[in-house]
Amino acid sequence: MSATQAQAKPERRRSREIFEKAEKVLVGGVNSPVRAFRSVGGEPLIIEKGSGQYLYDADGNQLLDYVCSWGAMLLGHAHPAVSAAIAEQARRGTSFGVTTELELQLATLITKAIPFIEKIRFVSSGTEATMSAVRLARGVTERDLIIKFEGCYHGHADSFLSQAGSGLATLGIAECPGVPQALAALTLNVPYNDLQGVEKLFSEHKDKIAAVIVEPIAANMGVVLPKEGFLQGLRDLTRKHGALLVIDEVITGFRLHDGSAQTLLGVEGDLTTMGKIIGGGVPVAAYGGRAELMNNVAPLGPVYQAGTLAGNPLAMSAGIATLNELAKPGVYDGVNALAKKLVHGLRNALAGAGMVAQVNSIGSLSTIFFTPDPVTNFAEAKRSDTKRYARYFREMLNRGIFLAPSQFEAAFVSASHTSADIDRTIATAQEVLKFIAAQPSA
Ligand code: KE4
Repeated sequence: MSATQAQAKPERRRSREIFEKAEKVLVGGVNSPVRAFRSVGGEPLIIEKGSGQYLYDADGNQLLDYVCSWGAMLLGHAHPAVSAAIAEQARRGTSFGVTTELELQLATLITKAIPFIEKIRFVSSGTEATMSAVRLARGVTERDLIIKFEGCYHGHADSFLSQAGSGLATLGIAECPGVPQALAALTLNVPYNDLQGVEKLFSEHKDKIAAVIVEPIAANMGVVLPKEGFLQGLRDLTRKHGALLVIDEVITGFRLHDGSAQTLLGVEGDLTTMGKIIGGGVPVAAYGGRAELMNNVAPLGPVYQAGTLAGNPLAMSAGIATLNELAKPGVYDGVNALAKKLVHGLRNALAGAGMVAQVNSIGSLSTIFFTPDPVTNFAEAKRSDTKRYARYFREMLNRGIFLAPSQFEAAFVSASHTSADIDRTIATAQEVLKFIAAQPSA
């Protein structure tokens, strides 16, 4: 392809027909807003199946997948061990509403990998996990205020929807209608990496702050890394002021290594939330921490939280199979090495196209920001050329490479990706970036 012509879009007639029908019964044709591709343009995908590192749409087009169900599919799609575990459990029953040994098995795998989590409670979504952890923090401290960070996303519970990342950033929804002002006022926002801002809020609100909730590596404004001392500073401030530190590892839990990002980053929160990977693509999430804190949750304590399908055996079997596969030697080294090669290649491709951009990355998480300046918080992320990102997304998709359909998300590498996939991605990015560089910005 020369620098003057765009790649022809693959035929997606059947996908389009399905989506048009879906729009009649599903809001926006989707069950989660970011799937509507509103910020990147083009037609939303209709996927028929996944296998390893690939997705296949309803027209049979193969896509090399860097969304990986927003990080859940670290092993890749339809991993044989996970599919077998689900099939086996399905034959034994999917949900009993009574405890099974599988819940103990998955809880044991997680608490052995993350020893500072002494007790855990399974729920069915990351939103439930963070919502419950904040309720527990408020219950234990008998305080109402929480601090979160602009551009971080902790799910769609009312307390988290101001200045949030992910789909709200994608759609430009700074304050969500439907959240009572009285409740919204209990959430205080600070720029990510702004430790002084947190200190100021603690001095202004003294003993009224129940918790600080933070993504240890932000991945919902695009990937933004914690500055040196930021997380430890939060740990010191919350301890000093009697507030709890809630570390939201729904994305980072078991993403970077066989455990929590906290272990790698040298900080331990009071409560940790997880999701995505621990369910292997089936709805599982969790919150956990020291027993002295978790024992305040019903039925042991008065902080109430419940769930019909929480810890259901089908989901537990998928989570167990996933973590067992991830614990095998070399899996994380392999994924992280491929991701490092990808990031290195993308940086070279940008330079080769004469483009100045930021590639923020850690482990198998990365985001390209088309901006000459470092991106260390949400305001800086929003200054990047999101129209150029949208063009990059569409041109890569036209060539069979599926990246996050939003500037404010991450690209994920899975254990199914191969070195040849990375080479192909880099070569395609070189071609696309040179093509885009020749276009007026947008
Ligand atoms: P869920 O309720 O979507 O399972 O998890 C909420 C959540 C909590 N915490 C973090 C750090 C998260 O990233 C998420 C959800 N992530 C987004 C993608 N960045 C989910 C994708 C979507 O909304 O469709």
